[in-house]
Amino acid sequence: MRDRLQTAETVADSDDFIDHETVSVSVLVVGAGAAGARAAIALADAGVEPLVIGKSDHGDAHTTWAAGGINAALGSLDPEDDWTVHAADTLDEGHYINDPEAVELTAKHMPDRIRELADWGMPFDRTEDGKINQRYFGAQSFRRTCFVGDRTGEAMLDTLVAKARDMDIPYRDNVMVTRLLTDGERVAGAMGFDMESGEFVLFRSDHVVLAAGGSSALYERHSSREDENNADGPALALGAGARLMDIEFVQFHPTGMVGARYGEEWDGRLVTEAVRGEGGRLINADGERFMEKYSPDQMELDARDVVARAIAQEIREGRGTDNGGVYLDISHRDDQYITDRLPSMYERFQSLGVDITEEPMEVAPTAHYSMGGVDIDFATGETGVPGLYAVGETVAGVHGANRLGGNSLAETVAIGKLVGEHVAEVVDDPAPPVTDSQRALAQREFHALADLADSDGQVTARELLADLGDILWEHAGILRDEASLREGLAELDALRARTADLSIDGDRTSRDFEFAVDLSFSLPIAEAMLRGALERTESRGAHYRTDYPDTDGDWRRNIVVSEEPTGLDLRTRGVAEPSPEVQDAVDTGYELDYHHLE
Ligand code: MEZ
Repeated sequence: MRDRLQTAETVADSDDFIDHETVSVSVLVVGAGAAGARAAIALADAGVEPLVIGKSDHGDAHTTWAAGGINAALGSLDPEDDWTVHAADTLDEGHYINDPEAVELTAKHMPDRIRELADWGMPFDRTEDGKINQRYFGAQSFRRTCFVGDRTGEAMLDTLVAKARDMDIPYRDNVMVTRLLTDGERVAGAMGFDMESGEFVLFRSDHVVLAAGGSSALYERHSSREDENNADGPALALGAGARLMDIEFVQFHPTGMVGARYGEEWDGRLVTEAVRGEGGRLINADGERFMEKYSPDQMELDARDVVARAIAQEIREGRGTDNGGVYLDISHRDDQYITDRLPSMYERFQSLGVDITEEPMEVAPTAHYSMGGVDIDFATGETGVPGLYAVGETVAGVHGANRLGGNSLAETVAIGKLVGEHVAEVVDDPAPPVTDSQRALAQREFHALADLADSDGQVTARELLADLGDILWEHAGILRDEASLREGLAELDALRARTADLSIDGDRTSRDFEFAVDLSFSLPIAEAMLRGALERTESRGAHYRTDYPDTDGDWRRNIVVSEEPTGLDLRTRGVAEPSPEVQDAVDTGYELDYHHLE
């Protein structure tokens, strides 16, 4: 397996020059989901032409899978809501290790971002008097989640992509970045390959914005497609010298589809939180509405970590279905209401022979989101490595120990705009030239990739990724403890050793080759997850240690990870305090009253 550590000094002169395409741009945006698109729009608005690159077809990024909504304190139905309460809810459910600046910027800017999306044509659901409608979502004090049925992410990305098209922002699809170009001091572009032709590409740019998603697809059960959220964003940043933060915090969405019932291809796929926001009830195999035991006040609309743990406990204690899930039932609501508010859930289950207006769905928790990621300054997106910025799920900070549903789409547009604006201010060279040493670094990467493609061992990367998924699910899953985390690390070492025996048939357009690159991203991030979870000797939000079940005030700290010549280095850092106005909202103690739904 290729070495992930590389500096200018270690570049060997090679006789065999590998042909490649060179693309030189003022700003390279890696990732074509909502965060990348919104950053690119801000850049173009400021007169800077970025290039946006993505691994999929144009307009088909993971954003399309965020279903139930996007948060903004508009107060359409609950006029008491305002941005300070949104910030307070986000901090409270993030268990106060969020970056307060990140939270406040997101909450404060969201009402404008929603109005702007509406102006750009996003077809938000409206109230009878024409306001943007808002639904309940878990652990939020007021109805704050704006939505387009249960296709909110898709509608939002369509809107952003159409806007980017109107502005003639160049996109390039089906490119995989394998490494950032860096001389050890600053980032100068990215290297990768065209997934359709297999041709290598050197992107030369003095400003690279990473918007490449998170890491939750490393887990065996997850809610992403197989080429999404496989840790490329954080791993690329780590490899270029940036720090990661809070990597041990992985969100398990309570309601993923149960493969044993619906077919393995559906296993873990998201059943939107909007089902619970619209009144969906969770029932175990004994017919009990079990959230009454775990959270009598907030019921199914408690935070995702609480609901996911409750479902896992019901299943573990033998009250799950034969297929290993529990039931989620919305059939008590009117048929028309269900088809209006949850059209995509209705259609998907209908296609599988299940009429959700009549019968329940079977669900179980699924890895859904990475609260952890690149450690950035939120007003600028700066990572601490000159020339490298990051935004969206690739970064840590807004969500702390547990994310509120609807806050990830919010972060993409609120922070994406700010990052794009900042980068636009510092851009100087529209298309910088490639130096000899940069060319040599690129050659080294292309040689390493060509060697990787020619690996003729016995094991495929797909098998190793599946084994890695089992290790993480088993040892760094919903419940963790020291012995199991240590076992996970030992198993990860053994898996790493097996990467020496990879089998790829030389074809750089094959999925095998892409999986092998994914594996190189996954390994350091999986190690950081396991080691961070071991280091954090407390329970907080989505990180639940059965051997340390309480939250420990002394652990109100972030774990920051860097890659050093000796391996990953983990340190802790204290958390800043919120502003006085947000602290006031925290102290007021707003809370969702579930019974409003009934
Ligand atoms: O923010 C999310 O994760 C989201 C909107 C998911 C969902 O359940 O619909």
